[in-house]
Amino acid sequence: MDIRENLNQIGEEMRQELEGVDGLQALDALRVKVLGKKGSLTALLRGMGQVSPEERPRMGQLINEARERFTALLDEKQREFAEKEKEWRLQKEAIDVTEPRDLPLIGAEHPMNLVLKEVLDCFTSMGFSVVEGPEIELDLYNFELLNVPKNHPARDAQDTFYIDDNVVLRSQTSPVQARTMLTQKPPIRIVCPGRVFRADEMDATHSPVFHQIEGLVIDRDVTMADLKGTLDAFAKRLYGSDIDVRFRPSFFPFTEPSAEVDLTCVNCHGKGCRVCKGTGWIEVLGSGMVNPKVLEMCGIDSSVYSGFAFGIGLERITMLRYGIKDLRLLYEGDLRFLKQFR
Ligand code: 2NM
Repeated sequence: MDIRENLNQIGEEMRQELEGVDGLQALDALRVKVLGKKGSLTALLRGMGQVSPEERPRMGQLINEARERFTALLDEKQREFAEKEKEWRLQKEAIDVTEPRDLPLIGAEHPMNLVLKEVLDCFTSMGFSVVEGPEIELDLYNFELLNVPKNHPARDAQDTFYIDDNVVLRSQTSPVQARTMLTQKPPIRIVCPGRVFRADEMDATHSPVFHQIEGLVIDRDVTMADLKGTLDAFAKRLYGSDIDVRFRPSFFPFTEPSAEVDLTCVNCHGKGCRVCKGTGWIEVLGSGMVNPKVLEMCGIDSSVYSGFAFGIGLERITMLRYGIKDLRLLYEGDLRFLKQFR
């Protein structure tokens, strides 16, 4: 058979098979079948031995031209398939960026934590350090060193949780301050935040577990003016520059003199409303000059040093800060309540 005819036949067969090729794999197989080492075109080239020397260059040229044509055809088909595959993958792997999804749950800081941070910021900026201590205390630190007498009602099991005769759940954070006075020399400037425990029934304003922030300053020449100035700064920092403090005489075993401290009503700013029962003032905390007996029992010379102390209820000041009417909202973990502080 003539080489030209052979070439035509190979070309025709290839074109036909190319029609049936359905992918890159089949295309590769066809390329091998025609152009590979054992391919039909290669076989034709091998058969050149039988061609006469005069005709050989011409035949060689024809075969090479055919090889280029076939290669071009196969390459074009290959590009087609590659393009198709790319489109298929773009479609299959496409991401719908507009599709709605579940948002991650984002928590909110508890309002008491928000207020605690502000209070601690306020006092640390005035030079106070933050000190914590045990929630289970010896009677010695919780009562005895604070000058709470043996027959005082606060010592009654009706008011205080007893672990045994000498061990209680602390009813204030002042035992932390007694411990500090016993171990540190003045000057002392500390605030003691923490959980405290009293045998109360739960209602809108009471809880057997609540939180206090107690402050203590001891130095030479500390007076009630320092106490009032410190609390005035606290009131203005937390509730606004128009809020004033007012002292009313009171009694605590650990302070002498003692004072209840009122703030300008944060609801009506002093005009008089339901929150302040028309007085323009709200009772917020207790304070006083540390009783010299307490200083002496805690190893501090009361002829050289004096000090003031105060106790703030964290729940109370949080409720005032955010207008929360029921204490129990602070403990129940209701997300509808908590989400409002994001
Ligand atoms: C209050 C009111 C008045 C107080 C006293 C002391 C200490 F340790 F110095 F004796 N710490 N805290 C104190 C004084 C606490 O809470 C309403």
